[in-house]
Amino acid sequence: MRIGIFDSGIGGLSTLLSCLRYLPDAHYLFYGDSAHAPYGDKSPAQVREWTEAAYAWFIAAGVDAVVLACNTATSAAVAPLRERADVPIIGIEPAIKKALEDHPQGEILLLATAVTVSGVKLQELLGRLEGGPERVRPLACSGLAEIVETQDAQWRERASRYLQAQVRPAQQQDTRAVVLGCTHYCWIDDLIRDVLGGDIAVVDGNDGVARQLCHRLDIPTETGVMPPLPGHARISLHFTSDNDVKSHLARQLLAASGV
Ligand code: DGN
Repeated sequence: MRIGIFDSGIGGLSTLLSCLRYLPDAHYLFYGDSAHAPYGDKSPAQVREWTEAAYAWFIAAGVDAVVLACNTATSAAVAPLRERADVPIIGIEPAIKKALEDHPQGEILLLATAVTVSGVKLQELLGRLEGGPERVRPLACSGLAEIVETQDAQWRERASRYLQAQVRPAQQQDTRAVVLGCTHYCWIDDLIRDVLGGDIAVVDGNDGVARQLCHRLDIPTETGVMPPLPGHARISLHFTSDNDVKSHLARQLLAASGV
């Protein structure tokens, strides 16, 4: 079975890791649109065009399902793409519902790109939710995904400084959870905890996406605990620019995660 995983860059690798837990024997084709990254401050029409190009690439490669491991691309493109899709398309959305359910009191801080924060899709999601969408405070983190993407010697220091300057001031006394509404932020969940304090829960949508993928492929999942990562994995990487450098970085990140 072939699964296509799409993001503007390395954020989507965190989603790939979750999919691997449930489908360890699948062949994963990862497409990172480095030529057009970052997506966060581009127009939704542009993001839609690039997402459609990635989809066409996946179909030509014979995938059985496509995962949009990018909240920005899901916000801008999942609906039109699904209208004419030949295979299941699973999008990732900020896991606000889970955060509201797990934390019935207090505020939920949603970190995402500007496209996701200003998108109609987020408004629709908030409108569908019970349990106080007014408790959700969205914060557009322009430039944060780019810092994560560099993976240079100082990227974690820069990310930490960014969080101190841009995110810490948005935290309220009653903030209970932070929703990671951009897959790049999954690589800094520890820094977010450090900066906002250990009591804050950090919630991402990757496990939900992996379960949804299984569901769409009619593959049962165990309920409860997330299975461990497999020691083996079949992953082909394709970046639309600087493929060798980007693929090398991606392999290092995957290896550091035990894959
Ligand atoms: N990782 C992407 C997301 O989840 O929104 C976008 C990152 C970016 O290109 N700015």
